[in-house]
Amino acid sequence: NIEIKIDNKIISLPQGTTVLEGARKLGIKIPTLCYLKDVNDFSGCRVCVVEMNGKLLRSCTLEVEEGLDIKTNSALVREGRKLILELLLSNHNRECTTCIRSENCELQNLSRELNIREIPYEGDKSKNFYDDSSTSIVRDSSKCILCGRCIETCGKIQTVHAINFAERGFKAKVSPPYEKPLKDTVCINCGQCIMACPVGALYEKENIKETWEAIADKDKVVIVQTAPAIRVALGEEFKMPVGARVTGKMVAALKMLGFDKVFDTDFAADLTIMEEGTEFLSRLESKENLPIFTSCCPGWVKFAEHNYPEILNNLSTCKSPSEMEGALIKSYFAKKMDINPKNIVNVSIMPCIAKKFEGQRDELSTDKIQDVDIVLTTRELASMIKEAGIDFKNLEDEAFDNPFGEGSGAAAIFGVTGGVAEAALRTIFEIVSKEKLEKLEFESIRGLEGIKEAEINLPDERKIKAAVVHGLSNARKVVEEILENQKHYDFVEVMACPGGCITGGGQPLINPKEMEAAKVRETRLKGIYEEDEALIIRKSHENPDIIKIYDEFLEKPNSHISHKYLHTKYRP
Ligand code: HC0
Ligand code: SF4
Ligand code: SF4
Repeated sequence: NIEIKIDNKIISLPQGTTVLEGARKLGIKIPTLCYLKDVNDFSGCRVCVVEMNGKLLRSCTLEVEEGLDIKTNSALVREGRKLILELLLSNHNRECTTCIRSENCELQNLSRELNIREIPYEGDKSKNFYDDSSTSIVRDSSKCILCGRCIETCGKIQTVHAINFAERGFKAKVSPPYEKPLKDTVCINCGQCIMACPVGALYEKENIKETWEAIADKDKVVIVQTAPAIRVALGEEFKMPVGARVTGKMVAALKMLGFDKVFDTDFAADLTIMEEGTEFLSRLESKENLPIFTSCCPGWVKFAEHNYPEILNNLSTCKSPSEMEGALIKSYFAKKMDINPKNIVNVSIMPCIAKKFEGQRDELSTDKIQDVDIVLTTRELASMIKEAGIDFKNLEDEAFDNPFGEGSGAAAIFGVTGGVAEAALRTIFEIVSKEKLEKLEFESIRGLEGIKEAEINLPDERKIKAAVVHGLSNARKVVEEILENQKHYDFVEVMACPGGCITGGGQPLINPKEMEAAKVRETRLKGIYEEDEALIIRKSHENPDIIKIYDEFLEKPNSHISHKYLHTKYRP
């Protein structure tokens, strides 16, 4: 260990530690904008400067050395940081009142902390651009501070490399290659770049206005469904604890907003297990197109299309649960209620930005009618609830509407990495063995490890080997191991976002530094498993509404009619 002094406090640190990390250990706050532990070490913003022997040095790259004597709050440091921030702000579009990140912006917070009152310089704003070509993401360069956090997240965590730095000096910007519009790139719309952005330079394409218009239209029946991961995150937008389960309040709020029916995507998650489980068993029988890959994450589907077209036949043909539910609302439900499907507007509330892209894919329509019309994120729903002046925290719980109001515990866990595989294994085992599964929890595929495995023995001696991956760098690794015959699996669950949908690109924005400290992933994950444990029915095939819809409409899993509404095909 090496002993150094920071603000007259002595600390002993292992070699290779940076002064920034050392100061944090001592509880001394050094501001940062670009630095993101293990993701971004590009050290561009310089606001983390500290003083050593009368010189200003960046603490994020300064490694400890014997005898270092550091000052983090001297006049030189304070003035240096202020100057750096003033220069940054001189180029920045400072219309905070209308900025989507107002009150949740690291730049705004830092300006306040450093007591910046005016900007003495006039920056060059002539090179700014605005790209709203994508169905999912808006890029506003007037807000960008060139920290590079989005670039590193897209490159390192997702291995997508849709964006990078272009040009130098005053002309520097973040851009896709050849300045293409984002929609024409390999971007898979996961929105993890939005989660990494400290300011309002990246955000979701909002669909709030058209939702209000649909609700106001007397000729439209507006039906909403909510994804499994919303209910453990929405409360955070209303200052409730991280991971709090707000299912009943969420339903109450949606009814107050004026939706005609409030359904649960969890119902269709159970349906997905029936369809995908049956599809898997028939592939196991025929030994074709194995391993089966889950297809419910639209970020993953697009990643496979761009990077591994040779595995598209291995993707399950199941539509995602939200799309299945959309298709059933416009067929089974419309018929039952005698509504013209053309007058139905299906809105889905998702933790996900990629679902906005998924919603408009041709592959996810039936008889040329889109299954889902509008996708809103958790953040957009929170924004509508706030706009309507609803006192969310104090709402009385209400229940989902029928017939798509009940999901099992197996469906609830779809929202977290490992959930789809666990739900599938619960059902596959019981259907094949005709025995009761003694322990429903598949511990080896729970938790936040990037690549997880589970094995289950069927009574006829067959073994099923499942892999679970989240974060596309992990998916890339596993797909390549499979293609090179280094690994053998039968079933592979892939979620593009690290952690799964609980930390999808549409969830409440938490500054990544606080995210780690508050254990946001872990806490939302716990909330999801609690939702499962709180339910009496915890297996998809035991959900009475699922049994009913097969009786009344779908006949049996993978039937002709199921194929018409619930399945699709992604082609190279
Ligand atoms: Fe997910 Fe889903 S689990 S993708 O992450 O399968 O968005 O929460 O809604 O559709 O159910 C997202 C979450 C869903 C779908 C479900 C699946
Ligand atoms: Fe990259 Fe995902 Fe952002 Fe697209 S949405 S630029 S893939 S991080
Ligand atoms: Fe969307 Fe979930 Fe996939 Fe992320 S993991 S892209 S939130 S479906």
